Amino acid sequence: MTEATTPAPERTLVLVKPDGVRRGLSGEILRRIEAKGYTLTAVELKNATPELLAQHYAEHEGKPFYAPLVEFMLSGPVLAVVAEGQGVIPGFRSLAGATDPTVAAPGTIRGDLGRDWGLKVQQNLVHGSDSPESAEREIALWFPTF
Ligand code: IDP
Repeated sequence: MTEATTPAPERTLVLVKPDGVRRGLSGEILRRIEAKGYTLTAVELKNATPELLAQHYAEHEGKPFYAPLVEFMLSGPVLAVVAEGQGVIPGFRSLAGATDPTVAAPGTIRGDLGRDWGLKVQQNLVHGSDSPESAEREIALWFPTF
């Protein structure tokens, strides 16, 4: 008889961006992730570096919002989180809501708590990986020893 193998749990990288940390929303954001039933397996307050952000946001290099985005991400500490659970990658993106907080649906993190005030970079509180490949790449960047 062959033993059933348990699939590795899906995991994602969440960042509470500097606007979320500054506004004291880290606890509320973690509460929503846990209330949905996901498990937090790593949580660390970190200061990003230009090198780390160049890798994290490599796909956006050359876009008009890239330099202000990097500057914003360097403006204060970021709470880096690894969350685990069934379907957590799309699930967290659905909790986060649309990229632009001015149109994100009520009930989502960005819809309920996000502000934009016409800034050049959308200060939209959170990042969540968009695929299993991105999640593993991003977790390795933010938690190199994990
Ligand atoms: P996501 O965070 O919803 O996955 P991405 O398209 O991956 O959105 O963009 C990464 C981040 O870059 C966004 O969260 C936002 O902070 C910023 N960003 C994306 N598009 C724009 C834009 O058109 N103007 C300003 N900032 C943007």
